[in-house]
Amino acid sequence: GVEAATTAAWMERHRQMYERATRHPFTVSIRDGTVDMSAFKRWLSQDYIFVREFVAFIASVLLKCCKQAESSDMEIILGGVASISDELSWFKNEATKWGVDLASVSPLESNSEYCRFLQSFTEPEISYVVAVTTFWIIETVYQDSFGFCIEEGNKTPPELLGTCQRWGSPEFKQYCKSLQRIVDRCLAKAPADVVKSAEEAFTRVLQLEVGFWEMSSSQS
Ligand code: HMH
Repeated sequence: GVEAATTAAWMERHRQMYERATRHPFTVSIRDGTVDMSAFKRWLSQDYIFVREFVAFIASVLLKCCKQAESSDMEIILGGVASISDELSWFKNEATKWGVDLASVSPLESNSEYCRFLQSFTEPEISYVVAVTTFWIIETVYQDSFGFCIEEGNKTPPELLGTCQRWGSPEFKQYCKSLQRIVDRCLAKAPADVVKSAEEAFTRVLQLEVGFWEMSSSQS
C-alpha cells in the first residue's frame, strides 16, 4: 500500500544518483578484481574515522527513537549500536592485516564534510524520522555496493571477500530492510515538510557517499 511506497519511490526518482553511489568505479573495481590496493587502504583508514563518528550518530538516532511516544523501533536501532562495536574491532584488525597505522590517519576533506553532516544530527531539533531515514540510506549504500562485489560473476580478490561480506551478507541486507520498514512506516505518518526534509537527507547521503568513494579512489 501507500505506506511501503515512499522509499521505493525515492529510489526510482533518484535512480541515477543511487547508482552513482552504489556502482561507483571504486567498488566496481573490487568486484572486477582490478582494485588499486593503495586506494583500498586509503578507504579503510578513512572509513575507520567515519565509523567512529557514526557511533555518535547512531547513538543520536537511538536517543531520538527513545523519546518517541511509540518507541517499538528501539530494539532494531539498538542492534545497530551493538554491531558497531564489533565493526570498530574489525577495522583495527583489518588495518593490522594491511599494515595501516590508524593512529596516524587524518580525515580528508570529503570525510570531514560527511562527519560534519553526521554531527548535525545531535541537534534535538532534527526529527527522528529524518534521522532514521539517514541511518537507513547510509547503511543501504554500503549493503548494495559490497553486496554487488559478492554477487554471481564477481572476480573480487579473496583477501577482500571478508570486507565485502561484512556489508554484503544476507544478515546485513535483512537489517537494512528492517530499517527501511521503519522509515516507510514513519514517513506514512509524517507531515509533508518532514517527508521533504527526509528526502533531502536521502539525496545528501547519496552525494556524500559518492564523494567518499571519490576521495578513497583518487589520490589527493
Ligand atoms: C562512508 N558509509 C560510509 N562508511 C560506512 N561504514 C557506511 C556507510 C556503512 O556503515
